[in-house]
Amino acid sequence: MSIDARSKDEALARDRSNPTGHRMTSDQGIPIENTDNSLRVGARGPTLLEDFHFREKIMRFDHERIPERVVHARGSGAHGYFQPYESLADLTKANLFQDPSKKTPVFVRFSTVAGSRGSMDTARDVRGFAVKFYTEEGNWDLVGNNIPVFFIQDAIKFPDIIHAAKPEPHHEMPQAASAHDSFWDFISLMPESAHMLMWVMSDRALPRSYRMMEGFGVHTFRLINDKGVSRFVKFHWKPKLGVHSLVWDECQKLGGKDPDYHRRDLWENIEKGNFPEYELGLQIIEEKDVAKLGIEILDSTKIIPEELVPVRRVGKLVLDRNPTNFFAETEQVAFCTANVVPGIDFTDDPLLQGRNFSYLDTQLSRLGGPNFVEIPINRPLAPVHNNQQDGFKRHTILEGRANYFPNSLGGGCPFMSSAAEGGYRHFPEKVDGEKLRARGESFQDHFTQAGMFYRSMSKPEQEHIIAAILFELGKVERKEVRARVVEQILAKIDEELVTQVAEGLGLPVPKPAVEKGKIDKSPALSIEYMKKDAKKDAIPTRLVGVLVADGFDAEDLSATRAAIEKAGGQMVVIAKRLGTVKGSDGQPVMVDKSALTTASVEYDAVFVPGGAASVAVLKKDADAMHFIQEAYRHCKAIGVTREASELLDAGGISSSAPGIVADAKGARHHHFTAKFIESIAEHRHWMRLDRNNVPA
Ligand code: HDD
Repeated sequence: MSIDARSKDEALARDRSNPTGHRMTSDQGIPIENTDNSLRVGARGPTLLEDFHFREKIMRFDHERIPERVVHARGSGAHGYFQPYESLADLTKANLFQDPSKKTPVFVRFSTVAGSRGSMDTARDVRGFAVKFYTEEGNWDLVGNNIPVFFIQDAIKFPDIIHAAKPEPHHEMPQAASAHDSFWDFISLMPESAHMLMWVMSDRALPRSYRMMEGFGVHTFRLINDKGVSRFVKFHWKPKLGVHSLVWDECQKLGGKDPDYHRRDLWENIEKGNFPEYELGLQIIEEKDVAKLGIEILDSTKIIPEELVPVRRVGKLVLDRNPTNFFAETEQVAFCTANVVPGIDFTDDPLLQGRNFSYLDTQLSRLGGPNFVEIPINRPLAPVHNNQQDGFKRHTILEGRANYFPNSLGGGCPFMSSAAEGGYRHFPEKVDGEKLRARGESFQDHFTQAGMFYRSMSKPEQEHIIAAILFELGKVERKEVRARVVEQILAKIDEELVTQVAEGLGLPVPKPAVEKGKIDKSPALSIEYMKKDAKKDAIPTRLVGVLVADGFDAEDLSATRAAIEKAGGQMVVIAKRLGTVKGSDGQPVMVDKSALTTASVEYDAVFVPGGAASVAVLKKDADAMHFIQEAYRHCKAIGVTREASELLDAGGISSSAPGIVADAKGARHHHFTAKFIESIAEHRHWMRLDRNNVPA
């Protein structure tokens, strides 16, 4: 069997149905004459039970909903492919990693964790990053997150952390938010969650886009080569667009302005041909080197810093097609950590071991029985033959009478495969021990990496963590919970952190009891640090909102537009009304969005061209001024030419503040566009110390 990037698409095509050019029928294929009126006795009389079309239509509607995922209910999916850069035969026998010309189809689902299916995309939360590889040897699911650690070490605590984080059971509040008593109560009593807590309070929990975040397999897995040699591995996804985040105020506003912000961003960019790309990275650890690491590799609350074990980039994941139907694909896709192919194996990480059960089990209630693998999006491309029988909604019609093994009636089929023939053989790890409910000594270090994460952040990133904790704990009603987080958790992570949080909450500063490890800093963890290699002259897929009124400087608009588009960005012209606005040259320009329907939080940067008449109108327009001030407050690049710098003065914004690019002589003067693009490429200018003086 040979699989290429489009094989899954071709397989799905057999199940697609397109109404174009067809008559409407009932589910039984009977042509429908009228779907607007139920069958009744007389035009004003009662409806007849005999109306099979009415009954079927309503019955189908009544049962359209299925249970949402118990976690990660809100998500967005995309199709694509994975391609290795070179053969990894030395590391793994997995077929998808052997040949650099081979493209394996994938389906990816990104998600938030805590919110319901209809909740906002920009909640402070972990993001799911689940990848299903349809390989020639069957499906491999890498069910990861955008954060490389987890709250708990043992899967048996999963119901507890999720119950604590989800809306509280008595009144089902708050939606998609961890800023409430039960979450922080649990955290205050669970020191092992300290490291993950730092990540969730950091900018990592507010991605700018699914296209601009990392992904992690979290657990240590095994790679096994054809000689049976096992090595430990951590999986990483590195986004080609770099890692970027929103600011919290922006997230909260986007939750109302565009709750589908991430879903829309993913969908629209794939439609535009801006295919999101991620590189697969591997951290390989030889078995003999594990002890030297000094980090418990079976503990999912730990990372192995990149400085200790570098990340080798071995292939790329490209998302190049949107699903055809949300429910059929994105909702019904079922991932499972236990879906592995020969060459990839588990470790004894107690979180992973528990997940291997949970993901199979959860689909029984979510997708209504054991035959969920026969749903088109879940079907492997590899052929399936076994003696599994029956159950609700069985699709496959098994031929023959020998549905047991061994058999002679069926000629012994389906038969076994030796390992050499591709049969999955579990790694023969030697284990020995007593049955007990206990965790080893090596799992007891809870704070050193939490502190390492905090201390690896740049100053602005640290400030964001403090602000996030103050926001969250500020929403916690019970004072004793706030105090316990400060005294029992933060005091053990970092002195500066606990001091600032305690002061911000009006609590006494506890005596710090910081626990430090051998490695106290990992620069690779900082988003700001990652930017050091970023290009300054490219702004791929960045959105620039342009504020105009009649009389704007036409040359400035067209010169800036040309430069932004050349650098990969996109301009969106915003005016009071839809239709056109007239430039200084008398020519009309199409308005893309009316000020009524959009807001600065939907853009990465703002540009205001000069033109006395246009600027005079904008200066008196509260919405336009709010747009500029809010973008300033959110640390975005702002470009103004000629008279438009008056808007900065009117808004209380200094033209020499970081990220502000102003040119009194116009867009073609003195590298204005190059400087503006560089300012956008910076993503956010955190060092605007006066930003809190500007209203938004
Ligand atoms: Fe989980 C869904 C990621 C721990 C039990 N999980 C789910 C999804 C992602 C993750 C991305 C959404 C999949 C999709 O898009 O359909 N989960 C993780 C990561 C974890 C983790 C990275 C820690 C390293 N999960 C975890 C534990 C358990 C679960 C410890 C249970 C013991 N997760 C589930 C689940 C879900 C799920 C209940 C809900 C829907 C589903 O599985 O299919 O079984």
